[in-house]
Amino acid sequence: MANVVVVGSQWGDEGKGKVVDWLAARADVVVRFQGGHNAGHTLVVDGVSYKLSLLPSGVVRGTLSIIGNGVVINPWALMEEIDRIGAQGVTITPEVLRIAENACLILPLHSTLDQAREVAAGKGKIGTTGRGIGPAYEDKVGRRAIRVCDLADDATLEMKVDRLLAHHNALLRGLGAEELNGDDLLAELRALAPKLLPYAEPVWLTLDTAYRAGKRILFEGAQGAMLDVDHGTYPFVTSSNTVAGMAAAGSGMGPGRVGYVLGITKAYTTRVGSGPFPTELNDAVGDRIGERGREFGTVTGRKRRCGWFDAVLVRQAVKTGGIDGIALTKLDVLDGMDELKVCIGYELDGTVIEHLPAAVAQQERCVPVYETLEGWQDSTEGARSWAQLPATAVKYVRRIEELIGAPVSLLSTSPEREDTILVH
Ligand code: 2SA
Ligand code: MG
Repeated sequence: MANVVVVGSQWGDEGKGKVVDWLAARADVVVRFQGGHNAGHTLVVDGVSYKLSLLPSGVVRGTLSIIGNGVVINPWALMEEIDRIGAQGVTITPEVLRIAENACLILPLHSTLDQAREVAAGKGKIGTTGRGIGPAYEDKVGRRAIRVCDLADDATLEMKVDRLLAHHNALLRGLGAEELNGDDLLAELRALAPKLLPYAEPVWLTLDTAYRAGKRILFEGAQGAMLDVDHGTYPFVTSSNTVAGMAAAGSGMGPGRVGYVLGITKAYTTRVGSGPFPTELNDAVGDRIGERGREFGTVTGRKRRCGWFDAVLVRQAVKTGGIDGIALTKLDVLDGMDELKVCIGYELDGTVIEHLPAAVAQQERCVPVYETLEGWQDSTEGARSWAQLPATAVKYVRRIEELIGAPVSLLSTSPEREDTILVH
């Protein structure tokens, strides 16, 4: 197996967890390269289930796991996750986990700000996970973030906390809110330093060495293409690049080393949080999909919005992310439906277009143009070969491939790892 990068091709929650787990078992190194503890999935190893949010999926099996520089790290959440997984019998040490010394930290002030903004935005809110992801990336790009390496040098840390709070306190003053105390933050960071620093290193060197030694590297993406800060439904997006291109910059490797781009794609569409969703179903069909698909968020438990498969969106994700092949998941959720609709274009102000326009106001006016396909009554759940699928289900899959311009290389028919059909 060459190196693989796994990315979501819709709005997240495509079922990356199972596929990543399957691939992680075959990898020598697993790397997270963007996002933070807004990601989340459940790994089932030897019958035990582990909920991971920030830790790369390799940790449970003792595979070298790297949190790259593109990730924003809430160090308290990280330590809690390490303790939680530890209580399940998996001890995480610097042998297994390495953290980019140049990664930026999420601080308590970031989640406070994230949540306060959402409340202030009222109906216009993004529907964030409230974890401080956006504000942390803002400070990173604003060149005032505290990075992992700053914890190793107390004088620098003090100076950087001062500079950071000068910015934030000016904003708080303007709002008439209480200002933050630098000494408290410093004390918390100082207490944290000896716990976090043993994991810190120049991970780009570790990765280079692994690559040159022919090790198989799995890049583990979080969220999905339509939540990408550039290519997604801006401003209803997360604050990082979620496309495969980020795997290189977010880990410190060249793009040629990233390898095969596998886009995880659900057989229908879901979205958590606000923002345009052309194929959304606010009816009994949407409810049925949500119930059968158990569409509730791993991190926040929120109910996901559900709708028909949108081939326009996924085709766009295939292009912007350079997706080589997709893993199609949750086909079985569509079992037992008389007919299925697939969005093949949008009607925008009287014209049919074949891509999602960038402007959110136009996205909101996009009316899906549907193609109707015959459903299937037999169960596809747990199918392990192409031959076990009803003919109309095969037709549905083939039509999706045609419409999105990428082959289905893996078909997942239940949460069980073995219920996977390798197509190519
Ligand atoms: P934030 O908190 O700033 O990143 O929120 C901004 C928008 O991004 C959405 N968002 C997500 N949507 C779906 N799934 C997410 N995480 C998955 C999970 C993990 C995964 O299971 O929870 O799929 O890898 C996720 N994270 C952020 C959020 O709803 C806002 O619309
Ligand atoms: Mg998820």
